[in-house]
Amino acid sequence: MIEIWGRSNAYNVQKVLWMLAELKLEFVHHDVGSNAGDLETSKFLKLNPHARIPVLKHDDAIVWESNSILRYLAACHSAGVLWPVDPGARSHAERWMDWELTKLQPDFIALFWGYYRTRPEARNQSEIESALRSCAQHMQKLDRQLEDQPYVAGGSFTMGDIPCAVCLYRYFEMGLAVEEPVHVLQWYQRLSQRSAYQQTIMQPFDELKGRLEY
Ligand SMILES: N[C@@H](CCC(=O)N[C@@H](CS)C(=O)NCC(=O)O)C(=O)O
Repeated sequence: MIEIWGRSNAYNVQKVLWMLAELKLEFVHHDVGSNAGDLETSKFLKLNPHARIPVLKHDDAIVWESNSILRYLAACHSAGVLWPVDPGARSHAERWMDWELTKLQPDFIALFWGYYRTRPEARNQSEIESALRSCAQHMQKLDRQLEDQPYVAGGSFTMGDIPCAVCLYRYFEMGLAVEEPVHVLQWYQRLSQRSAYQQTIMQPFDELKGRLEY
């Protein structure tokens, strides 16, 4: 049995929900992170000592860190498709996953929290502009990667696309004027045709507007 902990509107939880939908796996969903203190209980800290979502439990295995969960699920359930078996081929997906965690995500979160989740009167305009510039540079890098191939790791959709594309819906829809590099846009349009992306990522997020609580 698969169990997932984490509210479904959280960026890192969405990656895992998208993967589960791609794999058409059944799971039990614990909607934690929605209330103050949810992640500080001794029960939850036994699952993830860092008090963060998402967490996955699959039989006896407990996995935290969203991209590690993606690797785990893809290796268990999609070897040769979402999880390339050849280490060299797999490294193309993995390097973009690591890049997302260390580069794209911090700047996108700064932008989304600084602009969308902060009430207009409390926003720091120069921080927003700085995050916007950084995100535009990241999108240009993705654009170059996608110039000659439809997906980040090559000719087919892999686990590598999930972390890099989880932000796109909010990036394009949060109400800021952002650049739309042509290959990123084409990739986004391809992903938008996947029912798993529609069900998990292309979902209303206005409950987060002006809300910093979680
Ligand atoms: N690097 C971690 C980050 C985990 C993280 O910061 N998760 C956020 C949600 S995206 C969280 O737990 N926030 C507390 C909450 O939502 O209550 C991962 O990728 O899983």
